[in-house]
Amino acid sequence: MKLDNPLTGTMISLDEWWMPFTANRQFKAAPRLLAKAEGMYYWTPDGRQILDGTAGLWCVNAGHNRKPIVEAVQKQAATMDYAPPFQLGHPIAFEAATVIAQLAPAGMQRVFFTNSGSESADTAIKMALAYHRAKGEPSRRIIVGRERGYHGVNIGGTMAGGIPGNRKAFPALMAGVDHLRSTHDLARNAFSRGQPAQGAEFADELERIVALHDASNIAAVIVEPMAGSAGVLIPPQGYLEKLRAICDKHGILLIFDEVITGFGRLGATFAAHRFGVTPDLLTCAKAINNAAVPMGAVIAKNGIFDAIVNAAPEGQIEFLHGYTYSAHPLACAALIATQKLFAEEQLFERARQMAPHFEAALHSLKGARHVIDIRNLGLVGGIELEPRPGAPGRRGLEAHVKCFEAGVLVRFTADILALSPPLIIEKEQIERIVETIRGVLGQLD
Ligand code: PXG
Repeated sequence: MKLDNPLTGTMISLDEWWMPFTANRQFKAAPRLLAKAEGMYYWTPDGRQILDGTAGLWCVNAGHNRKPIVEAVQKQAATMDYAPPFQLGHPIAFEAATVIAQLAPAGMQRVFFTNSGSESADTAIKMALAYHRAKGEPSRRIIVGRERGYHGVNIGGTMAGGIPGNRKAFPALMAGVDHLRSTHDLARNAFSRGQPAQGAEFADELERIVALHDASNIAAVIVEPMAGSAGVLIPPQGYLEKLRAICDKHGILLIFDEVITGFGRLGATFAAHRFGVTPDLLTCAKAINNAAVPMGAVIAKNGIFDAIVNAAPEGQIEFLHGYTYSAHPLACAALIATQKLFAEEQLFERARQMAPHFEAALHSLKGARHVIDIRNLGLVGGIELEPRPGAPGRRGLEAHVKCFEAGVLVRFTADILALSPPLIIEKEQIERIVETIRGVLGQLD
């Protein structure tokens, strides 16, 4: 299929780009394109304004095309485009790591740079295995994930993830993992505001898994403190605390995947701060540099770094892992400018202050057509729709498309709509998103 690109006046072909996580045939028959962005908005190539209810893909927390970030990237590109990070360093990379270390929970001041959330998950899993090996416990190899967990699409994250469709084509990768049950519990917790009251005991399942495999074979538990991709699943009160305690009891590392929750989304720097639970390894990406340049990171407890590094003979590379683009200068420049902007505009605090208004607006959709649950925390919201009989996922897709046509971007996972706006969102824009959804739901079969 060919399409006129009004921005350039040229024809573009849609055939060649094999699009990620996209129904390629359906999309190319009716494409939805974005061509420009600023602040809270995108514009389509034909100039239609779209209110961004999702911060891109949960990543543009400061809003789009913010000047200080744009300028920092431009300046860095003109100064030094690229520098190798293996056995060489560049000052801006150290500066970027220090910025992140200062934001991280106490005792977690070692930062390894990657280029995505997927790479961060795989890096953290490798660190967990390397740590136990360094401590003389190489049999600790099992990784425990959770049903409906999402840790990206590289091998470790695919294994540890718990979304069946993402896993089923790759059975050979699935050795050495087990999974906790999802904490989603509509029967007890539907329409909870903030953390649901019921379900801390879901964490006790870890004891069952430990009894089954023996602690001496388990390396780490990896969970999203709040599961985003699989439909905004907020941790029940007391659940993460329990997971932490059981991991401690058995010498198992706890990995928080904070790719979505990091950098203000829940009204605190990290979910670890918000929930008062400190993991051993913390993965992040996305808003680390406002998604201006691909980047991710793993933040490690100092003791994990020390154990791995000190186990290797002096002069040898201690951790045989890294990427050509780890700490890419453009990504680091964007990171430093982004974190400065977050601090200057106090956006994490802003998210916390806006959260009650966001919650009230979202929960006003209770009673709207098809809605069977609404959940929220910080500036994240999930609206679960009853699946259409015989066609699960259709309602979610149709709601997404109709909202887009009405000028509002919302995400959907099966029949769950997800909202995660930039943290600069204004009250009227929250109103507009909610009213657009209300109108669209009214029209849906
Ligand atoms: N972990 C978590 C918790 C994520 O949410 C990743 C890892 C992978 O990150 P990369 O950068 O490799 O994509 C993610 C990504 C959605 C959606 O629809 C969510 C993500 C990506 C794309 C879509 O909710 N999260």
